Amino acid sequence: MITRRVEDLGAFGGAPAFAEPLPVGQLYVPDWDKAEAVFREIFRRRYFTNHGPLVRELDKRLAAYLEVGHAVCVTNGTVALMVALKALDLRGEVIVPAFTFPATVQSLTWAGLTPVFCDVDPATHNITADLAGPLVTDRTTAILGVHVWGRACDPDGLEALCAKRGLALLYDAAHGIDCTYRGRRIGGFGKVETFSFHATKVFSAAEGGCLTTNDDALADRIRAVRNFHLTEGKANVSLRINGKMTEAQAAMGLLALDDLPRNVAHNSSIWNVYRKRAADWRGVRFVDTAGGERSNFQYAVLEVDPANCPLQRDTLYRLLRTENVLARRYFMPGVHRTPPYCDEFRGVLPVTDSLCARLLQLPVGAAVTTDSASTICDLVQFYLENSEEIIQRMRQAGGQQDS
Ligand code: T4K
Repeated sequence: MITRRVEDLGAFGGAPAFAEPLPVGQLYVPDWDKAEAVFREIFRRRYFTNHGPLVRELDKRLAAYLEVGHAVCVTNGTVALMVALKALDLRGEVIVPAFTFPATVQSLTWAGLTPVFCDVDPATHNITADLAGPLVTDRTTAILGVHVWGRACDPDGLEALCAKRGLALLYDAAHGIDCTYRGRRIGGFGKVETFSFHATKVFSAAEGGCLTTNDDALADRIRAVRNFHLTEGKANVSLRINGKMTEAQAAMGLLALDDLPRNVAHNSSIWNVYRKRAADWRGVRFVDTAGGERSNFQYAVLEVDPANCPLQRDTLYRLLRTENVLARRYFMPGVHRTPPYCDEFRGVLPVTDSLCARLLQLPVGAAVTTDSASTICDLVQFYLENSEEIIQRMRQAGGQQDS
């Protein structure tokens, strides 16, 4: 437990609790000797991209790991979405959450599709068949679900809805590697799922992504769209792109796959520190992103109830940042409130708006230890126990508590 006084907090000129910034994100670094060996081989071969041996190996190993027919690696998670939409040859409207990273929705716009925003369930933060059903019209062509925080997005309900209404179902599984639904790994749901291997993700290729499907014909189309000319993928598709993963990315990915169980176990220990300590915080709920399933524990999410917590979410966020704890407020402000969508959007998404105002993500990942997680918890507890004095000092310093 910290023994500091309020005036010693980073916010009031004291030294930050952490000398180095602690970000939200895995930021995995592979073993140096192993990385050197694999990069020496790339340089020896002088084969850097265009479906090289490491990309092909990663495709194969990911398909086996995710227990799915095909895994097709690409440049990043955003390109994975764009390739998926073109490979499915979708037109018209697609139902999608606004409570997601902008890339989910922007990929629809890039593919010439119209996003129709769906609100989310307050417990899981995901869209459901009950919420999406009333939005289906004769212009709807697909539903793009997102497994937010790695928690599966109503696969049974959405599968049934899409089958009944003749819609394609695809998933943005950017957060979902190593997570399950009813014991089945994310990767095999819907027609196609897309993953992100960004440096901040638990499985990192620095940048990277992949598409997974059990449909052989769709996999051929995906491989065709991924490559801008005809050397790979003979399927007849309307538009292609350069979505190729490089050998350097695949090398990182293969090392990350070997280390994935260890990284998940590490995240789990940190996540559990937060979970246990948050149980004592007034007006703060630790969101159970695992939901009783296997999880990668990549996101530690707090929900701050403005009516019961002595400090506002944004005040906690700012206080933590002055201690070098780079907490995040995903997915504020909600994609419906950002260009190019905000001018046209006329609906209401009360749960999305509420989550955007209440959620706070704490650091998890390779740079975080259980000791640093405990110190972060000490800080939050200290803030809550000394909230009145903190608010008073902030007012004196000319700032108000954030609304
Ligand atoms: N769908 C969903 C649901 C997604 O969440 C995402 C991406 C996508 C699709 C698209 O996938 P990609 O095209 O990105 O593969 C981060 C990531 O950039 C983004 O990949 C991720 N979702 C999102 C949830 O988080 P930012 O802009 O909030 O964080 P960023 O990149 O600024 O980094 C976070 C912290 O990590 C910062 O404090 C800086 C630090 N950092 C970051 C990098 C990249 C480092 O210290 N070292 C680094 O190399 O988006």
